[in-house]
Amino acid sequence: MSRLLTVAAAQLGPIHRADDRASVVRRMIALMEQAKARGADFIVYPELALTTFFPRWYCEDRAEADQWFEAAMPGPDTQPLFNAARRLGMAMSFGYAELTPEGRHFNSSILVDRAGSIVGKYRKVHLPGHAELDPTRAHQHLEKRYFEPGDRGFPVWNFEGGLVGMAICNDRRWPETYRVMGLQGVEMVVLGYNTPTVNGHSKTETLADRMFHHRLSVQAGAYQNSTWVVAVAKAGVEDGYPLFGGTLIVGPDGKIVGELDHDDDGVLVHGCDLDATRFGKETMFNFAAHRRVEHYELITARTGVGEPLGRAE
Ligand code: CDV
Repeated sequence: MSRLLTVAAAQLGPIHRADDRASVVRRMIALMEQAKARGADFIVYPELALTTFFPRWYCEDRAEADQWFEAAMPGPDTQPLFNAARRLGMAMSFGYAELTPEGRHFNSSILVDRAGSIVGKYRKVHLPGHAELDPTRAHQHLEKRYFEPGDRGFPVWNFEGGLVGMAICNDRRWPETYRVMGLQGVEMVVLGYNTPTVNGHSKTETLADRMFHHRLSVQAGAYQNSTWVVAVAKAGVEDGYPLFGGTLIVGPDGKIVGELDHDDDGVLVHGCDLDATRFGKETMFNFAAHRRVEHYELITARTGVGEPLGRAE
């Protein structure tokens, strides 16, 4: 017996500041059609899929950035994407900047079923970067200016015959992200990202270093929680600012089963057997049998590093 979920990781190439939503949605629909032709049931797009990665731009007046946010989902520009998903019978997940009716701002992603209904929403918890203009950096990363931290934790949904959760970009570097979902039995984590090819703080970190950390984080999260992870890039040079590609799918044993080798629009399709997650969950990472929560208190009691707990014997 196997439970197969054929997933398409739909990488987007650059989206420039001048590109409108309608043109991006057309590209997303073209990728969905390719994914369908290759047998996919579920397509996953990147973080902030509808616009350029705008946190690199400083707006003195915070409200100016509202041009990049969606006040409705679906809205007039995204309705064609939902229509295409329903027509093709394709479930989907994508990231976007969410402006709530109360005026709150989140970096969000959604799960949409084959009928076009939004069944889950996640709001990015680990916001990287800073809130004020920082001229010492190679480039700005103003997520802390434009978004509030997510307020919904890391839920997992019954979705397309499996247990599916979401994360967004920087979340993939934090083991807590995966473990909170692992404790809900997650079988597939889907996440999108926009990762600059250079580290704004470091002159020595290479692109190869950055790709290593990307793969390391995703592979470790998959293995340690025995889950599939689908990680999808927005890639290429946006208005002179390069983002790396490296869209990949990782199996529950932590091995990469497929990876894109370019920075353009493209799909990576893989048939994921959700039952393949059982082995790790029932053996090495049988949490009920092996976890020792009495020793994990610091994980939630402390945010930053504090005093060491070692005492003289
Ligand atoms: N969009 C992101 O969250 N990007 C971060 C960068 C700032 C390192 C990332 O973790 O890829």
